[in-house]
Amino acid sequence: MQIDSLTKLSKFIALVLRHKPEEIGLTLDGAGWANVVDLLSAMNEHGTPISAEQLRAIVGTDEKQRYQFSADFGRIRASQGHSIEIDLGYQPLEPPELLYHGTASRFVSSIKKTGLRKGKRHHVHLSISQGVATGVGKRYGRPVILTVAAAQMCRDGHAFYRSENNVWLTDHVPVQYISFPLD
Ligand code: HQG
Repeated sequence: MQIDSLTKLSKFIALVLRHKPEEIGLTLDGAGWANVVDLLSAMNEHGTPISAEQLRAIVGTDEKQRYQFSADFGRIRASQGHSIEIDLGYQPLEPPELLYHGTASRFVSSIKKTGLRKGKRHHVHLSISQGVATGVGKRYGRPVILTVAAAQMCRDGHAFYRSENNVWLTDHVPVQYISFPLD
């Protein structure tokens, strides 16, 4: 199988595990887990055939470690990024002093008015490195890196969570905690 096909399969799995399990008749449990055998057969039945080996390759090689298997490899879930109502069960955690959010330049004026909003996802997503944030921001246009005073936010009572794949999550970032470039 070509890398391109694996990438396409990976994107489809992200859609299924984060947003639309019903697209292939799959059910996730309350923490976002799908039974691996059910996922494979649902994908095969819905015209997106995938083998167990290909699924393992996707999970193992994903550059952002987007997916995780349960300890017994019987279940799989996305580590973050969901729009459907599930509870990943992450516990509140003290964040580093600064975190970064990559966005596109066209969103900056709106962010200056309302802070960072989670939109359709469960949380605002923050990165530990400016490099990762740049990649995230590039998806929507010219990237702009915002710096978030995360530890101060936490001290002020805002809860932070860290996903299995090291993405920091919080409900909303009020504008006073954000430094904009060229400010
Ligand atoms: C922007 C990827 C206007 C926000 C990444 C972003 C991440 C506002 C866009 C994960 C705003 C939402 C999530 C406001 C925020 N006004 N625009 N007040 N507040 N925005 O995709 O954080 O590759 O839902 O800056 O790595 O970009 O899918 O969120 O540009 O971890 O695994 O609204 O998705 O992971 O876009 O990305 P998204 P995001 P994967």
